[in-house]
Amino acid sequence: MIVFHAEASLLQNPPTFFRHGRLMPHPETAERYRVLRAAVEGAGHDLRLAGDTGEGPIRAVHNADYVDFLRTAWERRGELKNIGEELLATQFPRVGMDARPVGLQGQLGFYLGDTSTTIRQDTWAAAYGSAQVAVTAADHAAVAGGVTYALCRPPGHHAYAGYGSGFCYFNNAAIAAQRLRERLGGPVALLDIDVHHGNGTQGIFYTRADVLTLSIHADTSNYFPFYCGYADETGAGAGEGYNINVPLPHGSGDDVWLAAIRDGLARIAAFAPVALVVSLGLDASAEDPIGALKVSTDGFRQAGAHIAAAGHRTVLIQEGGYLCEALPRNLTAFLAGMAG
Ligand code: SP5
Ligand code: ZN
Repeated sequence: MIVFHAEASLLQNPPTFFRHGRLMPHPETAERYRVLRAAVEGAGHDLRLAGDTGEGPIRAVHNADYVDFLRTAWERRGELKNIGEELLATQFPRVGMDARPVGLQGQLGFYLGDTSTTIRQDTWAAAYGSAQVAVTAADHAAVAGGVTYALCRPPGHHAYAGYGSGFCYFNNAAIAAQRLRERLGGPVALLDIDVHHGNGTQGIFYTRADVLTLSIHADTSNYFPFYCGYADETGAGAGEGYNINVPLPHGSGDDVWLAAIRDGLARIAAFAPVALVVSLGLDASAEDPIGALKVSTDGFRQAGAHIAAAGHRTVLIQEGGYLCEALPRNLTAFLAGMAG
């Protein structure tokens, strides 16, 4: 399988995040990229560096003011006193607080949704490079068809049009889906199997009928992202009926997860898309350090086989999945399942 990746994924390596009165190890590290890349290299896949298509494909999904903020935020750090290694929001707007402040501290809360998603020296370079991996994979798939894997890092599915969150800055899967939509002219489906609800992707396409979004995830009533991910979120306006959420009980294993994937693929088949984007989180693993489901390595292989059997032109976008012994073999098992 052709695998696109970018060395920029080695940048933006947050050592810690602040939680419960202490600094905790940050799960979303550059080492994830090294481990996933070594896994696909070891399995004999065809690795290629991503190209650079500029900001156009990013701006097709994200608001211009957010893109500009992300590019310039670190350079603006002199606006604040006593800056250390990262810029962290202290206030977040609630519903009904819509004004965009001028100063950097207020804008950090305006453009970043939580305290585990910060701005560091190389945040822009890493996020931009990760998005380029998604665009390059979409462009390849638009011409060649088949299955293409985009080894994106940092991940993307918690990023909305106007702000980042959940370790995500640019929504790589949404960028790929929009690119395929433009290049192929037909409807595109997006299947999200990361253990977390794909809230940013849902938000980006919520009022659109031309991109079907379907997320299978651990129940969010006591799990990130908490405030959405429920089954009654079905889209709005022209997009009514084109967003599907499948929350699963915590602790669910292969049987429940694979049944949800099979049902989701049937819904997607009925939509008859010209391409499928898969938000491929590997954090549904039983071994994942921040996961809530119990998917086995063979479960990932079967998921890949089911998705391949659906026969769509497919772009796989790497999302979450954190360092544990099973991480590299879950990726290679999924890709082996896709290859049949
Ligand atoms: C892309 C993706 O998978 N984003 C996940 C964002 C989850 N944010 C919440 C992190 C909470 C981490 N808690 C650490 C507990 C360690 N036992
Ligand atoms: Zn996740």
